[in-house]
Amino acid sequence: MAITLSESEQESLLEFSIQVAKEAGAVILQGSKSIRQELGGSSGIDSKKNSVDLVTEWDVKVEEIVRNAVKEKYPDFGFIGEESYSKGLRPELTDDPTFCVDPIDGTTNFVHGFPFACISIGVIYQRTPLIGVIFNPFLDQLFSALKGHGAFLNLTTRLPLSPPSPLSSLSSALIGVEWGHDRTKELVDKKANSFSRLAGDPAFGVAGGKMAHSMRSVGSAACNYALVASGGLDLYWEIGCWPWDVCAGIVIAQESGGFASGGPHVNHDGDVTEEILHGRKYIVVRAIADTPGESGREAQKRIVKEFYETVEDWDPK
Ligand code: LIP
Repeated sequence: MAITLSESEQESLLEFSIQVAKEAGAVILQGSKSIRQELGGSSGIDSKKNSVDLVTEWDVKVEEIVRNAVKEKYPDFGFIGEESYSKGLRPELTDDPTFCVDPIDGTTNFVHGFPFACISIGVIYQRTPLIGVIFNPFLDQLFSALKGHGAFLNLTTRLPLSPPSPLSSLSSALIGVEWGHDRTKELVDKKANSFSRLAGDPAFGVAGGKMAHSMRSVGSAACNYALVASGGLDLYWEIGCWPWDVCAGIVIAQESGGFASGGPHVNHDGDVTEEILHGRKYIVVRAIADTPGESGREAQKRIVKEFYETVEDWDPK
């Protein structure tokens, strides 16, 4: 029989996830010190798909810590983790609560000491993200949300950090993008063309250029979602991430009033579906103020439409 969660059980699950994220954060900090003290800084660092898809012993260690804590407290819940998934542990998603965890999102940053790396703990329930906890121990920032209860920074500050403003078009947006791990010519060209159209000046030769205010790459999908939820980024887009990179961020962004969706052919309004979660194409737009004649949600959809008319689309490998 499927497991059902009452409101108070959902709240305890959030508290548990926060507790585990804090414990994991302490280990991430310890790992970061240790990895940077080691000779050449490269011992214990491995690569998965290629030389830029990094994994460290600390990713594995942190996932173990989270998995064991979950096993002890919630033995019947599912568990999808980045590291165990890459080793072939790939449970089917059911209606039961399922943890969806990236032990260190932003591993490259973790290795380099660039302070945007975090633990990302999501809980999927009835096939849609229910809980999101992102903890960046380098900046001591804890983002958390339970569906229907708002999103918070460090437990007490509501997100977004300031009241949402309107967003007239991409030309006034600050956009989060990433280079990702796939560096084949075909994909690097598609990304570069997309970035060029987002940034370029149409009056000076960039056909279809939007001349957005600028673009940022912080190197962690979860941190990008948290930045959109805070209001610092207007939107974030990436093709090629996995559910554990985005699951927690989706809830936090949605609960801050943001609009989280998938690729250009996805058409949805409410909950993020399994198709979006597993679709490996992600877009999220910050909360936008209602204006006369256009609701905030309509504005978010307008921005998504403008965005997808500007960038290229491809299927991740
Ligand atoms: C990374 C993401 C990053 C993205 C990479 C990768 P990891 O996660 O958060 O934004 O560009 O493709 O998925 O590997 O550091 O956990």
